[in-house]
Amino acid sequence: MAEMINDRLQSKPCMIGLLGKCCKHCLMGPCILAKPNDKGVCGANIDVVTARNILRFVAGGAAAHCGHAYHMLEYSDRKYSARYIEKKAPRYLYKLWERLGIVPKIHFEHFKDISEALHASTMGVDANYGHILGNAIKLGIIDGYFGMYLATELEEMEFGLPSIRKGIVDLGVIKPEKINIAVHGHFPPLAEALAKEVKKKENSDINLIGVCCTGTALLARHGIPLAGNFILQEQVIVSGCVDVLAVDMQCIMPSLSDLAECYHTKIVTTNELCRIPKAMHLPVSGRKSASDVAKRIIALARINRHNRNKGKMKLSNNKTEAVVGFSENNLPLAEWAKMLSEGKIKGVVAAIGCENPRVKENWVDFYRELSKDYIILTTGCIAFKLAAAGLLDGKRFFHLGSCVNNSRVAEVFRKIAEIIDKQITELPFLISCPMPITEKAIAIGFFFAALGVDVHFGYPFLLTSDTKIADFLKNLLKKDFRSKIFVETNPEMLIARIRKEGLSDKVKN
Ligand code: MSK
Repeated sequence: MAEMINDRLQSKPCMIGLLGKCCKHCLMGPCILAKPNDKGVCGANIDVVTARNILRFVAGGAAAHCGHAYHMLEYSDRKYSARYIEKKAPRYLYKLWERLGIVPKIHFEHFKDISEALHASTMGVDANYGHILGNAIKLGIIDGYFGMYLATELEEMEFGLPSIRKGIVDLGVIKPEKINIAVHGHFPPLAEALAKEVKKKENSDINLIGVCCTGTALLARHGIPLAGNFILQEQVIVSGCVDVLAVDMQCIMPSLSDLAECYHTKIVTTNELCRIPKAMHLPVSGRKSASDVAKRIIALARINRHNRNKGKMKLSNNKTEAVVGFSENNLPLAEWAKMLSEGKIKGVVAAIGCENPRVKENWVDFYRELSKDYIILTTGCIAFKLAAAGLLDGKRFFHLGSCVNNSRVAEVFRKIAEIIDKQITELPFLISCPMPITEKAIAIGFFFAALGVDVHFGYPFLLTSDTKIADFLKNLLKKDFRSKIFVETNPEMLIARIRKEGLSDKVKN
């Protein structure tokens, strides 16, 4: 399927870098700290270096999600409360975070916090690994509220709520007899304008399809077919039938414009931040420009369809039906709370994040097995993978949307806990991110850890067993937040552990 990515995977990852043991924040290095007692030229030990690398990862993720929300604020010209976190977070958690000094209080102070995290983790500033990781938790909270919550809320206000519906996913949604326009990225204003345009009778020759999280948002709100997730973005061009691929921001491979040179697809960048050499740039700034750019893209696709090369077409028949459009507003949370209290379900697991082509383990079967006892919520690219496997039936698996829509997962946890009259941490909830790729996936993990939910990663990033970091992620987090962040790369081991211990072991300890 993702042949091009597979070719490039021949370059092996650097295990030192993957485990965060390479310090490259100054030019006396880069310093490799492979053994437990190694130190960098400046004297930073392995704990400090690893903690700084983790913090910078979380800062990158928080910057992306908060940037997404900020672009939505600018687009929609709306305001939000300076006490946004206080209003959204459970009261007991807000008090805890305040006591620990990890709540940003001032309007837009959170951008300063992200910048200060980069400051604190540069050469010669914070050398206390515990303090550095405390900062990562703070950025997790910022990522959650000023990023995911705010972006989701603004998108719902601007474009409407998702509704439960059947949708079609996978590359077979590309139709050779139609003019195909694909939208890709995370920021939906242009995609929404296109969705409006293609409903018009005069545009019935257009087949609008989505990729990645922009596509996921369109699927949930309008039932527009989702052609692929992150790792299928190149395959969309290889179909030879996509006349325009309009990209906005985040998770867009620079390879697209090189690849498009071998096909006829026109790549159009539509966000001020995101430029790709050889792509056409049509930035969207407000509602009027979104509508204008949508019309220009349709006109461009109509002309460009004549440049298709039939000999190069590589079409897929893969198509699967998936039930999508769930949120905290339309899920049977009272019923789930009752089932949980009566032991009819053992818990709620959220399968979130990316599909990392380096991960070869079968996580689809893991969730299939887990769904016998647990409700499975899902978002992002892993949701596409579960959908393509035919699991999203709306009975045991529930698709809650794109990456920023993980705020909906947090709301499901918050509301169920409220109904049962418990704290989130007392309930058998799990965030499972088996195949992370981006900094955003790590930031999301730190957000849920701050909420008191255990977080699983299935890739060895953060597998820091020979450092004090592992102790922090397992034991110190538990002390304040009653949660832990852990790595388990083997689905069979994890399922065996969950069967044996359940998800509430932290309550018993
Ligand atoms: S798109 S962040 S690869 S889920 Fe949201 Fe997929 Fe991960 Fe990007």
